[in-house]
Amino acid sequence: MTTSEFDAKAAESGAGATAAFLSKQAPVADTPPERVSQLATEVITAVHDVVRRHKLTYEEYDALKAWLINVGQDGEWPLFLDVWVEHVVEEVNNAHHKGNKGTIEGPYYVPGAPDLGSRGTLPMRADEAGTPLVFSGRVSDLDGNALPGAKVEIWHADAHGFYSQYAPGLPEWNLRGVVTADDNGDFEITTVRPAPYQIPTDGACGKLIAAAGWHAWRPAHLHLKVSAPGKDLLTAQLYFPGDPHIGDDIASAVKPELMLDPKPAEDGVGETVVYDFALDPE
Ligand code: MBD
Ligand code: FE
Repeated sequence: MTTSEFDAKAAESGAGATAAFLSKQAPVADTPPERVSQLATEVITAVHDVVRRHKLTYEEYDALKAWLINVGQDGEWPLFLDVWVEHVVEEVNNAHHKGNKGTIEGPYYVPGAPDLGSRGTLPMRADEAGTPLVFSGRVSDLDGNALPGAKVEIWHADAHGFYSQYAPGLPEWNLRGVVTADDNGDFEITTVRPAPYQIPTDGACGKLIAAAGWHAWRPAHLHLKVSAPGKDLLTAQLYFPGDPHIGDDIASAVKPELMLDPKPAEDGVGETVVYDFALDPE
């Protein structure tokens, strides 16, 4: 079955993402008023420029107003921001990294997934669809020294493009888990290949995509957070070669360094893939 036969409903995934974001949000950053004023003024001025350059009509202004209201009503501010803005925030914040490239977190991370030891299988249904995938790797510092005890958190959509806790009917921790690097820095995660992800088409973000003639797809991806004491947290996504949306990810989160190279498994069932992580110092 394809994702489109199972369209995620904006109201469900959006409301879930909004509630989850608000519940984990740290206290507001202590930004000085001068910086708040500068940032706000520049954003507002950028909007004025667009209005002038394109002579926005009152009809268009009212449509914009209604659409912005709808984004909030559909709970889609996390989706909107993570799809169209986060990649630039990631770019400016991680430009100094010498270790692995990262990319955006997106709206569907949940902390506290089950611990699987150094080698384990992600929680999944007995009949979980999708090509079996064994993902192994090593976590090191920038000099290649193993980082035993490093945590690799992984979460991804199922073979229909759905994330547990953001789509109805999935077990709570489906396809979410944490492995811990062993004494050699090694870990191994058994899972299934995710499907490409389609942004809900029935919410405000979907309406913008349709009105603009864009497509709503992200390439299939694994989400990861790799962490170790004294090291910068690495948030990344990994992608599969040959995916139809590698070159036009709606969320602009693909980088050449984030491509996997899966091989057929030796036992003939599914695929294996190796991908290592080098973490920058804090
Ligand atoms: C996703 O799964 C995702 O990773 C991002 C960035 C946006 C929407 C859905
Ligand atoms: Fe995702």
